[in-house]
Amino acid sequence: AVRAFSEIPGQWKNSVANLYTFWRMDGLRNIHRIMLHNFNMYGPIYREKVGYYESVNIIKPEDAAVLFKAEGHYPKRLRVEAWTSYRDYRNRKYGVLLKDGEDWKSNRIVLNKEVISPKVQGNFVPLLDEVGQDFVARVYKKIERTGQNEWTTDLSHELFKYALESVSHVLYGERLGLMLDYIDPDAQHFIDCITLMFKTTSPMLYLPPALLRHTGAKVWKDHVEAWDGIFNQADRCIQSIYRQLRKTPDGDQKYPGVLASLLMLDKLSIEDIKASITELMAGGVDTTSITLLWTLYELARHPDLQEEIRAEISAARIACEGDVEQMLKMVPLLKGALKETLRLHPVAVSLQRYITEDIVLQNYHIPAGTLVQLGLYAMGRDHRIFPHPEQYRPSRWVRSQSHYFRSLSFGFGPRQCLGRRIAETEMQLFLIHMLENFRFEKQRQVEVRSTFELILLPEKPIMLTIKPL
Ligand code: HEM
Ligand code: 2DC
Repeated sequence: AVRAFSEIPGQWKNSVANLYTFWRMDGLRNIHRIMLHNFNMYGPIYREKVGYYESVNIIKPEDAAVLFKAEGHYPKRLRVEAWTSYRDYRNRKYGVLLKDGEDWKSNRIVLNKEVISPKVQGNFVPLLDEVGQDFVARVYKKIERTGQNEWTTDLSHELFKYALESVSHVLYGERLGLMLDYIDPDAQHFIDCITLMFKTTSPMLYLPPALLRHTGAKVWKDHVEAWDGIFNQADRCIQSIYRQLRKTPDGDQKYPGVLASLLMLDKLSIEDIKASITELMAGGVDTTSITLLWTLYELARHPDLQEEIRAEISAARIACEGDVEQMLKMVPLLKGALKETLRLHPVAVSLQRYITEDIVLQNYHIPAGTLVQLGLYAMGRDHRIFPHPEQYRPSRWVRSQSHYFRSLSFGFGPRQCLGRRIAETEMQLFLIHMLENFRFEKQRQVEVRSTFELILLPEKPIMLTIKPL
């Protein structure tokens, strides 16, 4: 017989005790490890209550399949109240990230066509390829300046610039010039604001929203300042494209970027377009740059694998005869490496959905309306799901085993990551250019762990040595 909802194990009955354990384990930065610990303690399903919200947590691919079948027509994930509160406070519209219901669906359908459909992929490739080439030139310059034919550095700041330059080129069809020596201080400020925005979100994740705004707490003030910086910069970029478009409505034939395409399509209001473009611009920086940093870190720790991927890239370069879009179809191991990076170092600790119908998970009855979380970080490190999970093995995604509900780093279904295609193309092209030109090494073999600042980040700087081939 199916067991009752109330029988699910976990510390959900005593949310104060749970909050206490949470603080004691330095929960804010350790959410991912706490989830792992809870799955070890309670098994593959547990209930919890942290602060003001309650959830059922699961880890198995079979359960993920059941969860996503019950997500309904308007899939809804955990609402990040700090983000919606900011918009309410400043009277700004929600974009796709924060919308729900029919409003979300109608916006998302239009955005899908311009951002994630296979049809637009080809438009992005040359834009992203150009930024990748410029990044390589920039690294050669840096190496030259050291006078030692190598460069040892924490690449994160360069990667933030690469990611912002890439996503901006796709969104606006224009370069910001971040691969140059002297960059626009506003662009640098934008990058700093995104990092601050994520950092200030996590402490507010478990506080009731009303409390947030009325306490006048420093986190809230910093958070507002961060979003203000993000919106101001995005507004400037959007305004500039909008004005150009009004002057010369149909300029040349070349692809004008996502924003101009949306404006010309005329299916969403200007305010809706602005809101979602701002989210895309803000969502496009820390996510891909950190994933690339983790990938270089793993490849530096696995020199033979690095060589194997480099060989795959060389072969693809020759076989594609200059057709870069074609080339991206010939690098399965490189794609496996990115999946493997996201398995061990996911951007999102969990995926969440409010289920729209009653379901059964691990033989427990779960009523409609429940918030169910899939522990993505914990799943990626479970030996029953991924044999030898501690090993970085991109080939596991190429041959062998089933991938059934195991490749979920970008989420699933109609509510999955809208920036997925941009992110994947941008990251693949980056690695192609970098591995064609440089070798990556790591000094000391110390393990770098993740820390939670809304997204998972390396807890300390990753130092890499870059050498020309
Ligand atoms: C949503 C992961 C890069 C924009 C999401 C979600 C995940 C995710 C897990 C939630 C999906 C779900 O609930 O099923 C990632 C990862 C990235 C990445 C791993 C890179 C390594 C990007 C980029 C952009 C972006 C580059 C923008 C260009 C968004 C947006 C949403 C989203 C707008 C909300 C979509 C909606 O609610 O309809 N992402 N993301 N992401 N992401 Fe990403
Ligand atoms: C954080 O418990 C942990 O892609 C919470 O590009 C649950 C939660 C809810 C929503 C998730 C968030 C977590 C992590 C960051 C995500 C976010 C949805 C989108 C966002 C996964 C797992 C992200 C990084 C977007 C951000 C775009 C934004 C800056 C405009």
